[in-house]
Amino acid sequence: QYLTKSVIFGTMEVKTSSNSVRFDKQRCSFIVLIMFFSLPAVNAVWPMPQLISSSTDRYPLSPRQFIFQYASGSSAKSGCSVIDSAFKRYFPLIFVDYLKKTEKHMYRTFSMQPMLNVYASIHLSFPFSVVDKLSVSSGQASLRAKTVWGALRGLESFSQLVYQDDFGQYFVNKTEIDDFPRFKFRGLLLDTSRHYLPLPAILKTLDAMSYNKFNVFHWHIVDDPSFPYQSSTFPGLSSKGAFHPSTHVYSQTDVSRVISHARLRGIRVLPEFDSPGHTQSWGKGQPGLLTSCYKGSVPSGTFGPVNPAMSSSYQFISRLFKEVASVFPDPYIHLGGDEVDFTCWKSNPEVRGFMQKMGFGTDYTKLESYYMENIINLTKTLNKTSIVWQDVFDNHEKVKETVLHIWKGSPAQIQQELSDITLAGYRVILSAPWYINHIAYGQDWTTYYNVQPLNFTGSEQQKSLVIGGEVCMWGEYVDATNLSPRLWPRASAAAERLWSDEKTTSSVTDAFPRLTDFRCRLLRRGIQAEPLFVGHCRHEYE
Ligand code: CP6
Repeated sequence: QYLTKSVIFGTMEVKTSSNSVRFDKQRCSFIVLIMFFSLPAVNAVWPMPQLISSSTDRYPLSPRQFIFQYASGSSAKSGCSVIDSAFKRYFPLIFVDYLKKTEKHMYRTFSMQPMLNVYASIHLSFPFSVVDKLSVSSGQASLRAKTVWGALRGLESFSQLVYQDDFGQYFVNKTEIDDFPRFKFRGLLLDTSRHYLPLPAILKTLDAMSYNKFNVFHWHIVDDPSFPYQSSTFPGLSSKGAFHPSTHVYSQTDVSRVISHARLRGIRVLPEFDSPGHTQSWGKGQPGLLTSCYKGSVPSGTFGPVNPAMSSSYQFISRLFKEVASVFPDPYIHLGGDEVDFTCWKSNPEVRGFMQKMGFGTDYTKLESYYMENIINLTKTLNKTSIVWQDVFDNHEKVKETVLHIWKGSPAQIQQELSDITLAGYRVILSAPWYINHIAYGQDWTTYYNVQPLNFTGSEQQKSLVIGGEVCMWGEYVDATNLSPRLWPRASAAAERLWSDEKTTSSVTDAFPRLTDFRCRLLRRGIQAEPLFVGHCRHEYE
């Protein structure tokens, strides 16, 4: 039975749904201290765990006595940076207003304090996926994970189980969670070329990603408009190609801060250096790299994609990627390969001559293939695996051992593409349904939520090649002013689709109140998330 409280001029009225009792002023004063009317926080974890059972038994938690500790027998021990720092972060995330409001609370907790024991074995150096178990019972909560990354996901779930009653007292219900992600690649793309995103905006996005259990930050770091990556091998690329040579660049220090911030939150950083198209900004600091476009028999002064006919282009890419491979520890590099416009290549006599020499005739997709094959091989020699946009597959190129990234098409075309790519034996990442930069009036999160990534014709083997999905936030209309509210909580809808079981967790109606709650939690954690619909958050009037 739900109880609501209201204090009316010193007289406390306690209402239940069926009766109403009035206390006089004197008796009321001590009653206040022992009555807790809280909203039951059942199944409040977003994204929904694979298995969660919770009871209405609840345990009070006191921030003063709560401790995290490594379990005896845990292979991860004090000194493990990923877990040590997670303990530090999660304390204030669990006890949201402990530091701000301690004095306001007049109550004292009166029962045994739960402690969170963390069991974590195996320590890997990169964030991959996991199975974990979280159980909360009287006096203690324990978390078992196969990897430290799993322990991070479990800590996140635990932090979401804790709630406060109307008096600010913290509680956690008796709960058992068995959890693992449905897909092992749960990405989010930020585009730092169309607009420069200051470091704090990126770091904050990483924080919000970890609350949503995303595990890959796809950094579309450079593109046509600007080249903000400060290369140590080719400093001219950013000094000439960035919007500003010193304020609108990512120094090597900035990049390592992003990587370590992400790593501590179980997030990989996947760099993209998109070529041969989308490279206008590269040309400024690297003369001779881009194809010179011709008007008739004379250069027009404009430039097209990277010149695939020059061996110097491959030498340059080789040196750049050698640096990229050592700066970014992720085993994958995204090579782009999308939207290559052949007009400029067609206009250039050198390129045409090369086409003839290579026997490509007038089929410029063969030239594109030749370029991509070269840089894919080059990437392989750096011991990295390539990811490329779907265009590279669509143009019938040999792209062995790469991962294809689907970004376009109607729902029917996307299904076809998934069938074709997986039938050819390639692994695939799905982005087409999750272009979060597109906005529309109304609740468009439901379309992101209703995506069925495995709904295509194909064998089980084919379906296993869908390694996950990625939300894209292209930057044409986005900078630090609107990034966060455009991302959250709309990207959270995709996060649940990528983490949770599709059979048990597919109803938009069930998701709505949970996502509404989760959005309030994001706000409390300092993430500017937009509202789903009419309403308010409970913390607004605290
Ligand atoms: N930039 C790059 C983009 C896009 C792509 N690549 C893009 C194209 C169409 C839409 C959204 C984004 N802005 N480098 C395609 C992968 Cl609708």
